[in-house]
Amino acid sequence: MVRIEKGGAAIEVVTGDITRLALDAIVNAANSSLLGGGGVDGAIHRAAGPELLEECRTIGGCPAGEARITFGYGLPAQRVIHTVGPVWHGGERGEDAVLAGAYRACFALALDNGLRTLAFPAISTGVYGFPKARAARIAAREALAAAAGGHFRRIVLCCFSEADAATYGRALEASAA
Ligand code: AR6
Repeated sequence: MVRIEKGGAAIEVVTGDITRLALDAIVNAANSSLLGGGGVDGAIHRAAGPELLEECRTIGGCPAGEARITFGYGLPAQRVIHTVGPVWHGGERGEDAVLAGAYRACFALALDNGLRTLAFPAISTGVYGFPKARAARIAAREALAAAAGGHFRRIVLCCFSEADAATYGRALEASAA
């Protein structure tokens, strides 16, 4: 596990199932319908229960690079921040900026809602095909920038495999150096 201190926050890279984390909020890597899907989105909806989908239906979707907040229902996390990462099309279609925007939108919602501990999955690196090392550099940079604001206590980059955690851990150490 890599752990960096910044702005009074611990930024950590962990391996595990994000649905198990008892934090103020977990982030969902959703699609723009916000009506569920596979991957981490499916896992979060299964663990939260059907009330999450009911609340998501009232939101009316979310464009890529933005975020929306709901309650956590059956999850140990209080809230879910749903964001939509970019689909990878080769890197020349603004994918980096949209991914950075997704992280920033999540931090902004957390700040607005007084949430100080939150976890992110490796947004866009599954079905959406974003190269992992490149996504990890963006995640690390945005986490460090958010931590520097002084509001957060714990920012977790929650990877689903040891290999992904190694990639995100290296990116965090390199960005913090
Ligand atoms: N905890 C943490 N990480 C997880 C979990 C989990 N329980 N399950 C999967 N991952 P993906 P995307 C990791 O495909 O690329 C959905 O269908 C996974 O190993 O979930 O942003 C949505 O509805 C990978 O590293 O999200 C969208 O249609 C990371 O989460 C689309 O997929 C992200 O993979 C979004 O694609």
